[in-house]
Amino acid sequence: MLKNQVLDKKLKEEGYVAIDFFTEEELEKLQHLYHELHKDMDIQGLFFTNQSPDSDYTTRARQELKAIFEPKIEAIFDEMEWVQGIFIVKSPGAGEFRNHQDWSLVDERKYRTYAIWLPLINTDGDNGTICVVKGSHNFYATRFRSPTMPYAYGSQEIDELAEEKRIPLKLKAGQAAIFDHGIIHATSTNTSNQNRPAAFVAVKPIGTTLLHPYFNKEENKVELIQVADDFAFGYDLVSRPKGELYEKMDYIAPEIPLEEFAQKIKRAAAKSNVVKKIKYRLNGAVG
Ligand SMILES: O=C(O)CCC(=O)C(=O)O
Repeated sequence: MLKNQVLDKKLKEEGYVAIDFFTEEELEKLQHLYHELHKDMDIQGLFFTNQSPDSDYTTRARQELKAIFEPKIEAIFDEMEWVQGIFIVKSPGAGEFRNHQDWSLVDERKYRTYAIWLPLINTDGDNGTICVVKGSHNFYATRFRSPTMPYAYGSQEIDELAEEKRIPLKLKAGQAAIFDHGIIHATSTNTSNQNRPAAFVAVKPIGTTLLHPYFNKEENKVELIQVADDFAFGYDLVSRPKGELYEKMDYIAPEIPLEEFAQKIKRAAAKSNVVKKIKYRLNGAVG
């Protein structure tokens, strides 16, 4: 959890909090690392460090991101630890990253994990800006999520409503959105003429087992598999990962009626009010 209890309450209730994360000096260090590592790359579309076949590059990116982020993670969180970190770069013209939830990393019946998304340039709504559906991490009982499992909110009407209701977090370089991996989120099209680099880091409660839920379609089961912390590097997004089976459970397709979903969005929005917003701001929230 976040050490600042007011911001932690916002994170638990709304599923996200945006804060000033790095000092100017720390940001410059990160920008320097980014430029050095990517100077010879011609990035087209959406680039993820973990999909690069160049192991020298991925190893360096991971190690150095860890060195830069870890002290900050220790400073702002209690009892949370680094899992992994990557760069995500969205080139000019690259389209929207559609609404989605991130993969589950642990046994979410007991624990929550968080993403730290930090742009290296200012984001303005139209250059690959992160957007979230407030409170959506809590809309339905915990479900495991991974690329082999159907996206729970994937029907056209639900997706359109989520798109309409999501809010852009116009973060400046060095600010970060910390969000529950279960929140519905997206990034906008990059209509600018420059790349939008961001660092993307995952944290989990200290000592929890890292898991990946694999959807075994033949048996209609979800297999929770214990994976290594570099599992996502080179993972092809479709295969059963190697690793010991932690638990196998029935896959139950979620039922999400549009009306109910709309109500949940409304209720989540009604929970935040001016007094709360002021309180969050006084405690360092920037969005
Ligand atoms: O940085 C981006 O454009 C996409 C980030 C994101 O939402 C994700 O990887 O889950």
